[in-house]
Amino acid sequence: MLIKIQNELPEHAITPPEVYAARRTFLKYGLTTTLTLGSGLLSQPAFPQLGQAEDPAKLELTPLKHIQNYTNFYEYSYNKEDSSIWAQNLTLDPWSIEINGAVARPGHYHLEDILHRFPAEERIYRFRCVEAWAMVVPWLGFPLADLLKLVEPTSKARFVQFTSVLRPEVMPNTRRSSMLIWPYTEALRLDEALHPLTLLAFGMYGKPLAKQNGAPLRLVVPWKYGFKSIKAIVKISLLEQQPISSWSLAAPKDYGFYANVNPSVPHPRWSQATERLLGSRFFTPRRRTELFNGYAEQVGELYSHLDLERNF
Ligand SMILES: Nc1nc2c(c(=O)[nH]1)N[C@H]1C(S)=C(S)[C@@H](COP(=O)(O)O)O[C@H]1N2
Ligand SMILES: [Mo]
Repeated sequence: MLIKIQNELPEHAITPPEVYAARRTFLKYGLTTTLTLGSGLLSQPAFPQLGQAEDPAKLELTPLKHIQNYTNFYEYSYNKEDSSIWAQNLTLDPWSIEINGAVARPGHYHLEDILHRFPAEERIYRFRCVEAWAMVVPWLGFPLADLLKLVEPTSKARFVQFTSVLRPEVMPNTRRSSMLIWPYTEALRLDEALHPLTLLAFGMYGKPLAKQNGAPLRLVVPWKYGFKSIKAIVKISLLEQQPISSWSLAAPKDYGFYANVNPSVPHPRWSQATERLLGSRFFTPRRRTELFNGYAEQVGELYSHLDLERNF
C-alpha cells in the first residue's frame, strides 16, 4: 500500500463538510484523497470499505454539527453540550501511547510514529449509544489489528484493555465524586480487537477528530454500544484475564463486558428495540435497532457459542 508523505499542505487538504458528500462518490471509485495528520500530510488511494452491512453510500451521514455538539465525555461533564465545550481545554501535543502487558514489543509509542505507519482508511459506520440514540459517522482511521500486529501480542494475550487520558486540571467531573472511577477504561476480547471492523480513529469527515469526539485517537467498535468506543487513548494493555471496565464496575447490572447492540436485550430501565437518529426531526419515526448494530454478518461468528442474554 502506498503512503506518500508530503511536507506542504495543499489547499484542498481540508474538505468542508458541505462538499464532503459529493467527494464520497469519488472515494468510492478509488481516486486519491488527502488528509492532514499533525504536521505531515498523508496521501493515499481510497480503500474499499471492509465488511459494510449495507452499501455505505446509502447511509445518510449525520451532520458534523450534531456529532460535535452532542457528546458523551464524562471526564468533563455528564451534560452532552457541556462536555463538547470543556473538552477544548485538553492539549493534545505531544501525545504518546503506552503499550504494555503480553506483547513482544512494549513501549511508549509517539502518536505521530503510529499514524505515519498505517494507511488511513475512511469507514462509514453506524454508531449506537446505549442511551438509544444513533448516528452515522465517516471515520478516518486504521484497523486496531494493524497496531496490535506491530507490537506482537504473545500467546498469553487474551484481552486488550484501553485507558483514556486523565488530566483532572482540565476535567472538572474527575474532581468530583462520581459513579465512574477514573481513568476511563474499556476492554475487548483479543479476537474482537483483531476483527477488521475494529478501528482506531483519528479523524472524521476528512479532518482531524474534534477533541470532544476523542482526539487524538479513539477506538470505534461499530457493533457495540458506544461506551466501548473509548476516547483519547493513552494506554493499551494486553492481558491474560478479562478486566472490569469503567461502566461494568460502576453499574454491573446495567452494563456488561460485551455490550453488543441487541434489540431484544433491554437495558434494565429502557427498551433497546428502537433508536433515535441524531439530528432527525421531531416527527421522524425511530428506527428499529439491528442486532450487532447491522454488522451481524461480519461479527456474528465471534459470539456463536455465547448466550447473548446472559453475556450482555
Ligand atoms: N474517555 C471516554 N470515552 C468515552 C466516553 C467517556 O465518557 N469518556 N463516553 C462513551 C460513550 S457513552 C459514548 S456513546 C461515546 C460517544 O462518542 P461521541 O461523543 O464521539 O459521540 O464515547 C464513549 N467513549
Ligand atoms: Mo454511550
